[in-house]
Amino acid sequence: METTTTKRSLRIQARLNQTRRKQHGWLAAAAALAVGCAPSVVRAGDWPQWGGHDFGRNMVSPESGLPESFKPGERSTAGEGLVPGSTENVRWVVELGSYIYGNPTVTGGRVFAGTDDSSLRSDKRFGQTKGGMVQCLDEKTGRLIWRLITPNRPKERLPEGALYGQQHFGTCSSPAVVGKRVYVMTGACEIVCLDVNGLADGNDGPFKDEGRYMVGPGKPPIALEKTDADIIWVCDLVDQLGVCPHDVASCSLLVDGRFVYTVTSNGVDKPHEKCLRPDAPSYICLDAQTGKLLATDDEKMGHRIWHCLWSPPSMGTVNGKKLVFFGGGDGVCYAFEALTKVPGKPIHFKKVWQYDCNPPHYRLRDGKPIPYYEGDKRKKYSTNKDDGTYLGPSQIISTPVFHDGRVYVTIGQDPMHGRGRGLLHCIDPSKTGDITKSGCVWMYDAIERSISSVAIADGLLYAVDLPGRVHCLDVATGKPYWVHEIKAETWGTPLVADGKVFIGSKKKLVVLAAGKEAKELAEINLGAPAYGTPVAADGMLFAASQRRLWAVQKGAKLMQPAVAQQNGVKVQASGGL
Ligand SMILES: [Ca+2]
Repeated sequence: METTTTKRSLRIQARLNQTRRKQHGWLAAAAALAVGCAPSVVRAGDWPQWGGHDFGRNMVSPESGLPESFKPGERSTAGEGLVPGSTENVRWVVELGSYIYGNPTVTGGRVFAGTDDSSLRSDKRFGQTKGGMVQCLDEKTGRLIWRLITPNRPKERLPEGALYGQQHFGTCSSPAVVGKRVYVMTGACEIVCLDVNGLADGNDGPFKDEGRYMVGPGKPPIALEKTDADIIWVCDLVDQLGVCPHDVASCSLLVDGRFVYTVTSNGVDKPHEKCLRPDAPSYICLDAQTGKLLATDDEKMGHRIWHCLWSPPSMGTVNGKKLVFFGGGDGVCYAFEALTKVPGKPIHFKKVWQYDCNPPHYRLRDGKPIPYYEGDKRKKYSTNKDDGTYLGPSQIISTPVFHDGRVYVTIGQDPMHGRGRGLLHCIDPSKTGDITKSGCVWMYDAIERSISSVAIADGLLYAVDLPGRVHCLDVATGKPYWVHEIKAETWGTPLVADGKVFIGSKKKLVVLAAGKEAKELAEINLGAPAYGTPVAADGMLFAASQRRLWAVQKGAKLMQPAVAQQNGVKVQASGGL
C-alpha cells in the first residue's frame, strides 16, 4: 500500500516534472529524436543533488519506464570500444577514469560526475597528479561539455603528520546543481562553486585563475579551453578553516538556496591516534553566492573523533523549523537549526538535539570503553574476525535520511576495517536535547556495519550492509520482511524507482523488485566494481562502475559503434557523434 505521503510527494513531483517539461521541451524533443527506437515518452525529471530534489535524501525517484535489466556491452578485441550490437537498453557509455566514487547528478540536460584524473593522459597540457576531476557531460550523447581538474593536494599543503590523498580516489562526492551553479567538495578538500556552462560562455565570477588552479601550485598556468571548468569561487577547508582531512575529503553538499551545508572531512593523523586540528569545525555553512563562511558547529568533535567526517547532511522541517542532520565521526547524530538569513559574521549553529547511535553494549565491554580500532581487522591487536560478529563502536558514514517526520541512520566503519555488527536507528526528531532514549522509535540490530543510506518507499525501508545483505523492513516498526544476499561488498545506497531497487556492489549491479517479497530481477556485471549509487532522471538510469558510466534507457541501442576521443574521454553513444 502506498502511504498518503508517498502519494502526495509523487503528485508534487509530477507537477514539478510537468513544469520542467515545459521549461526544457527542447530536451525532450531532442532526446526523442536522438533515440529513434526508444519510446516517445521522455520524462524531464532531474536529479540535481545527492537525494534528487529531496533534502531528506531519501533515494527514491518518481521515474518510470526504466528497464529491468540492460546489457553493458562486450569489449571489442579488435580495438577500443564495444562490440557492435552487444549492448541492450543502453543509450551511451562513457569511460570516465579509474575511480568513479562521485555519484552522478543530472539536471538541465547535463550529467555531472566526480572521478579521478586518469583519463587526462591524452591532454598534453597536464602532467598527471593522481588528483580528481568533476566532469560535465551532455545527457543526450555522453559527450564532454567541460571538466574541472583538481590536482592532488601535496604534503606541504597539509599539516605535518597527516594521512591524506594516498589512495588517489579523486572527487568522491556528488556535485549539487542549483540554477547556473555547481557546488562540489573536491578531493583536495575544497568546496568549489562552478559555472554550469563551463568556460564556453566566458570566465564568470571573481575567480579568474583557472589555468593555474588546474595544474597546481608552482607550475606555469595552462592555456584554457572551452571544455575547461569555470570556477566562481573556492573555499579551501585546510587553509581557511584549519581542517586536517584523513584518507579522502568527501561530502555530497546540501545546497538550500543561499546556504551550502557540509561536513569538513576533519580527521585523525597518520597513526590514527589523534586529530591534528581538534578545534577545527566539523560542520559548516557557506554562502552559496560568495563562498564565505556563515556558520560552524561548536562541538569540538576533533577531541573525540575516531577516524574522519564523511557523512553528507540532510534536512527536514520539524515542529515548523528547518533542521539540518549531520552524522558524526563520534557515532552521534546531530540536529542543528538551519540558517534562515545570511549573518553579518560567522555564527555557531544552534544545536537542537543529539542522539548516540552506539548503545552502551556497543561502546563498553566489562564496563570499559572498547577501543575503536580494535574493530579494524588489520590491526595486530584486533579481535575482529571479519565474520560480522564483532561488537564495538562505529561512526556514521552514511547520510541520515529524513522521511515523513523520522530520521533513519546506519552506523559503520571504513570498509577496509572489515565486517562487524552494525545498527539501524529510527529517530523521532521532534524532541530536544540528548534524545538517545526519548527519540528512539526503533532499532534494527540484524544489520552489519554499513556506509550505505536507506531508501524508503510505500512503507518499506531498504537498507544494505557492507557484506551486501539487503534488508527490507516495515518502516513503521523496523520489523524485517526479508533479507536478500547480494554476496558482494556493497558501499552504495539502494535507489528505489519504478517498482525496482537498484544496488551497486563490488561484483555487480543488482536489480530487485520493490515490495514485501524478495525477488531478484537482474544481475549485471559492469566489468569493474560498482561502489556508487545509480540515479534515475529523464526516463533513464545512470549507473557507473569504477571506470564507465552508462545511460540506460528502455529500447535504446548504440547506433554508432565507433569510439569518439574527446580529450581522452571515450564515448559510445546512440546519436549526435
Ligand atoms: Ca571564473
